[in-house]
Amino acid sequence: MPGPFIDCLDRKPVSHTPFWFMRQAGRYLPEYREVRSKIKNFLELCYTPELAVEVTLQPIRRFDMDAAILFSDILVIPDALGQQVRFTEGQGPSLGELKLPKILATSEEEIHAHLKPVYQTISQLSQSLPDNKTLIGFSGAPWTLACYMIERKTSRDFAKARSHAITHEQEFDQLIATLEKAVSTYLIKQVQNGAEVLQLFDSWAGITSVAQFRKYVIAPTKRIVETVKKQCPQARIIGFPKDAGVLYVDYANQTGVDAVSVDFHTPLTWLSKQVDIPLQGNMDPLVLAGSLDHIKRDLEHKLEAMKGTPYIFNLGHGIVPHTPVEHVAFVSDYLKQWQAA
Ligand code: 1CP
Repeated sequence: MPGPFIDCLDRKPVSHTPFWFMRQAGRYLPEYREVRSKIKNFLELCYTPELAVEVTLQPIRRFDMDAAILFSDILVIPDALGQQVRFTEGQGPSLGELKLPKILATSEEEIHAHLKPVYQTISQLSQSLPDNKTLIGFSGAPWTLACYMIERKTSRDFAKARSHAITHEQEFDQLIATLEKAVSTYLIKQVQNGAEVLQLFDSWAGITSVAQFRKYVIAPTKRIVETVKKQCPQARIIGFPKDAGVLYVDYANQTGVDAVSVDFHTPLTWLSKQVDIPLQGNMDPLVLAGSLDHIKRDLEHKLEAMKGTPYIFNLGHGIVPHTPVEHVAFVSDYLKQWQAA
């Protein structure tokens, strides 16, 4: 029995609207903070299978979501390519100097030996999850990864990365091609180790020009989807081109993804009329952190609007750390009883 999440992606009838939350493992959970407090460098948590398995399962135990997402981070790819990544408390990621020749020369063996603990985590998770819970693997998409690699930290607009793409086009194209290859193999290995669904996070897709969106978001995603599906035809792929606006339509129609995850300012009903694939997401994380009244109204609105259309409930971006755990429990209970009513 594959469970409601896979059924929904396959456009089959479901007993309730399947749901999970982006960043469902994280600081809003006391049991996560407990594990996290024992680890100095955040990436150590991603590279220690016993701990990564434990924090992946924590939200499932508490809230019984339909899917567990591998606990890792999108920045393990630059780290595996030899550009060291660190996380500083309260400041987000900081990346070492970008040495392109070194990155281009990193072999597939080196990259995937570095990522072996991630594959072990997936394999252990796939053995411990019940059949009706879906295991989601993921990767950052090339554009978003390139943004972090060039900027070397987070940014409001990644202006340095965006202008580098224009002024050093050839170099940037080489970086994107390298990432495309690494991400494709990374995702294939995740499926071979037990991931059933893959999500491609293109968190900074919304800052591109239209031309950059076509060249660096749509085109690499399309090639990754083709490569992964050729090796693993059973894998379902969800794309998340966050803040893509009207370009969500071309992304959904042209990349070959099985579903798209929708940020919180794109109207679900508008998008569902433009595309013919399942949609996921769309609740503002601040509504989830806000009040039960707001949550109920927003949930009701989305469920009514998406009635009869394949829809996976999720947020439009990650859970914020101050989200009360009771709010997440409320959504879980609400979704399970909604269709039965
Ligand atoms: O110390 C901590 O606990 C750090 C917080 C944290 C967590 C819990 C980071 C640092 N990453 C994660 C886990 C994580 N990251 C998951 C785990 C699975 C889950 O429960 O959802 C996933 C899927 C990600 C993906 C990720 N990392 C994205 C894509 C989604 C998004 O948020 O847009 C991005 C952009 C990152 C980079 C990153 N990692 C961590 C932070 C604080 C950031 C964002 C930096 C920024 O603001 O640019």
